[in-house]
Amino acid sequence: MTSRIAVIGAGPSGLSQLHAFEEARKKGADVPEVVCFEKQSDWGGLWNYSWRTGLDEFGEPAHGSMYRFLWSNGPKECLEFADYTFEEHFGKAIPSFPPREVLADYILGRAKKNDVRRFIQFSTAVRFVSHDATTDRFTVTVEDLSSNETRQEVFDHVIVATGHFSVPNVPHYPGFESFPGRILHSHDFRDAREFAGQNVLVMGSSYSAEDLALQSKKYGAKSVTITYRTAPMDFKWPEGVEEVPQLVGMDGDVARFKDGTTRQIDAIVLCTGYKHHFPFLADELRLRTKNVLYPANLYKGVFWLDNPKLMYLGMQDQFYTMTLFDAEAWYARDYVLGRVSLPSREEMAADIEAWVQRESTLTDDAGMIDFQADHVAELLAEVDYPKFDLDLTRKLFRDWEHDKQESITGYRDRGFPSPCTGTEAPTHHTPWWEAMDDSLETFLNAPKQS
Ligand code: FAD
Ligand code: NA7
Repeated sequence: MTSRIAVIGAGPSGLSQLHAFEEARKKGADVPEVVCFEKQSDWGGLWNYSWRTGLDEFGEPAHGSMYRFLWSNGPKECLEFADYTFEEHFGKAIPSFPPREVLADYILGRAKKNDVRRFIQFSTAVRFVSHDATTDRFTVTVEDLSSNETRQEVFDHVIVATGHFSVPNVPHYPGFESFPGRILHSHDFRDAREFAGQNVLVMGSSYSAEDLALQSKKYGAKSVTITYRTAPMDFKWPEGVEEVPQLVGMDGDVARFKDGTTRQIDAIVLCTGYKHHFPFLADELRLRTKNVLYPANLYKGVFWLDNPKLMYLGMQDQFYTMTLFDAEAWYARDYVLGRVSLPSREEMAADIEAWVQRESTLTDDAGMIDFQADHVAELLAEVDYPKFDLDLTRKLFRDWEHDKQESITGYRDRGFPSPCTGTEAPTHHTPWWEAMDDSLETFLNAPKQS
């Protein structure tokens, strides 16, 4: 019987996996049958921008969390595919912080080049995955959302690449019930212009809070108040953006904070993170974790400890993204192809424990960047992923963190060298804080108007 592999999700992680198998096949490997199930009608995962919020056209929870005017929040050089550079895709060097449409075009460019779309069944949601100990195979129940038909298929390996920034973590604070304005989670944020002229309260102190606070101000909010629970981000915010301690509650449209201060608020954006949510996995296969750099029970960050034939991609909190997904996908592929073997359960558990323990000692971003870079390096050391300068990306990330401290509205204006080609990125024609048009056309060419 031909060996079969299910890949769940055709976002960047799932596409890395399909690409990895295809690369091996092109080099002559005997690759088993690969079937990718994607619940959306197109590929790209979060990068496939959708205006929809709430439920999608099939009545499924909308996957998209990306919004209009989103620009890369890290240097593109730190996510460059070593086997498909930005220069190859765009035919020239481009600036370091592209908007969403440009990055999506790049990510999908590699997938198109290798024609991995042929492995994907779109509008097909995975409903349940269970493992039969007798046959040592997985039964995957899927629903074709177009026809509403459910069927079961059997696989030897299952690779979960469904992402973890789609199911919002939504806290309640006293007074939310009677607040007269809009309360939304960052998952449902689509267009900052909606908040022009308003006093916006942004809750959180991580990437979404940082970006949506700036977005809102950039596109015309009257004021933005950021409320933190544990610690402030402490950037040098532009005028009209301010950080205050934790919200105590709302009295009508007045927010009360822990330091006793109050503010009138028109809209509340909860940038309070996401849940790892896998309702389609049997209990004994289900990853349960917070947003951390090394989730427990995943050997090498990939293999489910109790049953390594089940693999997860991209489940970490992410400094590295595409590079990490490629490293994990290459490693997962080589396990499936029998090119790498895994040690005993005890050794895997001890290895996971050492990484988890190390993560618990990290105190700053520099340490976290090095930690994730070490994780990527460990995976890449054993696979045939093309060489690139990973150590350079560590430095670029550190420079990026430094730049953010210097200027939170200006850090995207800097250019970095490619770890793959060495080419320095050109400076963008318009400073980010003034760039209102995020289209691919304007980014790559001259602005339509000054
Ligand atoms: P996803 O992109 O989430 O893709 C998962 C796929 O699985 C989706 O297509 C989904 O439809 C599918 N799926 C889910 N459940 C099922 C099911 N049951 N059956 C079938 N299919 C299913 N990264 C960067 O590198 N740079 C950035 O600037 C950046 N900005 C971000 C901004 C926001 C607002 C968010 C939320 C994330 C951002 N990220 C950014 C990080 C992002 O996690 C990665 O870039 C990337 O999208 C993760 O890829 P993934 O394939 O693991 O997950
Ligand atoms: P993160 O990075 O997981 O951060 C979640 C934030 O939400 C974090 O600052 C938390 O504060 C805060 N949080 C969580 N629960 C609460 C409650 N109950 N009250 C107040 N604040 C809370 O999620 P992001 O959305 O910022 O980033 C995820 C990805 O999206 C990232 O990769 C980006 O590229 C885009 P804490 O510090 O724990 O007190």
